Amino acid sequence: MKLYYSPGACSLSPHIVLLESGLSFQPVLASTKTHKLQDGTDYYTINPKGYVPLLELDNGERLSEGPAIVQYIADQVPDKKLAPANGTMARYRVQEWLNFITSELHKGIGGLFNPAMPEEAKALMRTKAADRLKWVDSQLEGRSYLMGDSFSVADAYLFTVTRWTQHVGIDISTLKQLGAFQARMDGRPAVQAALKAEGLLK
Ligand SMILES: N[C@@H](CCC(=O)N[C@@H](CS)C(=O)NCC(=O)O)C(=O)O
Repeated sequence: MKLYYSPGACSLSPHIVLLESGLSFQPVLASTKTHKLQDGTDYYTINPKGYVPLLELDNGERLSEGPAIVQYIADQVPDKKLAPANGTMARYRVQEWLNFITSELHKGIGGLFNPAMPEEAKALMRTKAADRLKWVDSQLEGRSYLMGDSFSVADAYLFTVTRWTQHVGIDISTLKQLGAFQARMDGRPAVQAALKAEGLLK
């Protein structure tokens, strides 16, 4: 498989999940600015949507959308328990988290990287995102991960978008559970390996 990614972008989430899965894959750098691969290939010819992540399967089929990609990976290695079995209530809970992260956090926090966004809109976005993260913080009370004691694909996504807060002026220093969650995630070997592979370790 090939994972098209850009360093530190939302593609870090499936990058972590692939490393957690133990499946073999090739990371392929796709610039979110130039929309070109390192060899000059126009990324739109690979993903017409122009964004990362994109997972190319061994049969050439391509899957986009982070929440779908991470569940696909999890379902290839059920023994690793990266997501609960399909059809169970627990699986719907993971999907509830993935949808929350993608629609309520990812797009809001990610939008703050856009230099064209007016400052007034950014201020509103920051307040909204901080409120949402405060709620996430409350949900992590007494839990190591979003689903309880064990890691799931939703954690990789939450970790990825929460990392962005430091770059876009959202202060999460008072959110103790979320801070502990980030530190816990940071301690996972697959997370360290993904950060290293993307050149994000200081
Ligand atoms: N709905 C997509 C959104 C992906 C997305 O927003 N990717 C960003 C990086 S975090 C990107 O590649 N932006 C560049 C672009 O849209 O051209 C998903 O959830 O996978």
